[in-house]
Amino acid sequence: MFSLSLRRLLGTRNKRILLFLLLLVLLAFIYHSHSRNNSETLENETAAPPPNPWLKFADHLPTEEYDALLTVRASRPSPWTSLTTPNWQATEAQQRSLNRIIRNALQHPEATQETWQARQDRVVGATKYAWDAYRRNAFGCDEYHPISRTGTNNTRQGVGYFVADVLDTLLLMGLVKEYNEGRNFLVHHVSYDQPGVVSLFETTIRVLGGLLAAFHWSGESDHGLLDLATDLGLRLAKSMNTSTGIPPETAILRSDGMPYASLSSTAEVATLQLEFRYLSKLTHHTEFRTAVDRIMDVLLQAPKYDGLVPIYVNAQTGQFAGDDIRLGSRGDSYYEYLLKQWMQTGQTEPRYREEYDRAMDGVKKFLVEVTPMQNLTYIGELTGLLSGTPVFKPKMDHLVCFLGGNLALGATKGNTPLDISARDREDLILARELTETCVRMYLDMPLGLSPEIAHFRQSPASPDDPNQGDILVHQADRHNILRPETIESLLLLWRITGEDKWREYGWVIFENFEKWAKMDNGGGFTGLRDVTEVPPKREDKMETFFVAETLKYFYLLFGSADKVPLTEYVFNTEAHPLPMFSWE
Ligand code: DMJ
Repeated sequence: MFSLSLRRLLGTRNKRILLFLLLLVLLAFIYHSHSRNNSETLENETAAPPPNPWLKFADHLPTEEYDALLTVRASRPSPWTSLTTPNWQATEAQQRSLNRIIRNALQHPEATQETWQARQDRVVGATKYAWDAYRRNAFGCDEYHPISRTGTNNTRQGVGYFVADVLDTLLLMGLVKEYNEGRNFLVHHVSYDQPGVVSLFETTIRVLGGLLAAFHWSGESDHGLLDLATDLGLRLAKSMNTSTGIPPETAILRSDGMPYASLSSTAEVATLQLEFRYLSKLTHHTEFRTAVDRIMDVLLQAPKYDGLVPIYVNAQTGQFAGDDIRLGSRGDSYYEYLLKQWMQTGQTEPRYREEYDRAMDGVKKFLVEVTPMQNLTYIGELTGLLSGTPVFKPKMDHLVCFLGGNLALGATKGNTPLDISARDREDLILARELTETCVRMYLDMPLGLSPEIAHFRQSPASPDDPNQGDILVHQADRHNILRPETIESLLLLWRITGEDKWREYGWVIFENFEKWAKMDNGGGFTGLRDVTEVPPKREDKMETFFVAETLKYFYLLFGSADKVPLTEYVFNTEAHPLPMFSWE
């Protein structure tokens, strides 16, 4: 029945042939248009990437945006409006007085040896208290939560995050029993042959950096530690094997698969180098050095804005992405490691120092600002450059407080600063001013502890404003998670200038941590929710960097100036001191 009606529909044999031919033509047409679409896709895939918007800023080319930024800067209500250019510059008077201050400080040290010894002992006590709390409540876990008194892991099995990070602090402080507990746990119970996905940056700076520093400071003979570091390094380094060399933010520990790479934080990809280069030196695995040097090759030749870089890099193109520029989160340690890579190998790789100097020029040109009432020098942020309407934001993360110490280190290479160039003196003046501001971020708060982010006034307060200070703290930024950056700068400034005031500031801040962040009944220390509220509510976390960095920097700040000499060691960004070396 059905075939009969079909035959009727198609008609005679000739008609059927005709219809068949029409069908063929239709199929050919569909096939052709489909393959055309495909080849268009292919062409698109292989077409040149879109032009890089940052190219127009490269090599300080004057552009409309650049002019606009200078105008914005020059019209800001601040002491700098009197300057003819927006460049921050130290005056001659400041330069002269710096030399006087330092000469005086070096000749007349103030506090007695016994006082500092007693203060340093207090730091050792705090560290032991923190370790004991962790050991009792969360031993072996990656993170410790002091209120619930529990631990959590970053991967199902854990990666030894907490223990590896704090190990060299225990050793430097002479807490030998505690060091051995931690070392034995890592060597006998941690394996990286596991399916976990980890942060490439955090695992490198905390775990790899921690293992390497512990290996060095325990006499460079503990091959249990070095083997663990090498195995971890091999697994993490697989992530750097991308077409551009820029890694994604994560690494897969066991598989050969690669996490998807798109935007990576600038600081994260540029803060792997000290650790992998030292691992390369120790193990003679040249591929570690090659992989991290390749990242720097890409970053160094990418267009920048007077040495300043956006906080993202596109791992697919190797170019910076977006137009948020800051020295706080996602930007900070890019600048730190430019200087420290140069120092790590005895100042033999000038390209890092040159880029660091360019970047600091950019900082002085566009980011340094001074507040109207308290004259606080701070480093602001830039956004909107690509859109042609650049905006300066009077906002500084506590993270930026590393910069004072870094500038002082760059100015002096860790030596006494009496015979340095005018430019270096200028960096040192900026370092001191910035660190004073960071100290104010602590001391001007009701708890005497800094908020996570400070905003600054750009014009004087009205007389009826209850806050007559220049630091403003937004509701969302009031927490303190026991970060180290200000203490790090206090240590470097004290070592370099000899001025005791940096140690005295440190002591006040240490007491404030003990007062507000220390838990009762052996709980350890914990982060705080709001530094403007007395007494504060508490977070349920003792960050590993509190022991790895904050307490270590306090210990060194109150100790003898020749422990961990700045001319022989570079601190990685997690305060793990790694020895300088030469490639030969
Ligand atoms: C640490 O892990 C490192 O210092 C890093 O560079 C920035 N963040 C924390 C501490 O604040």
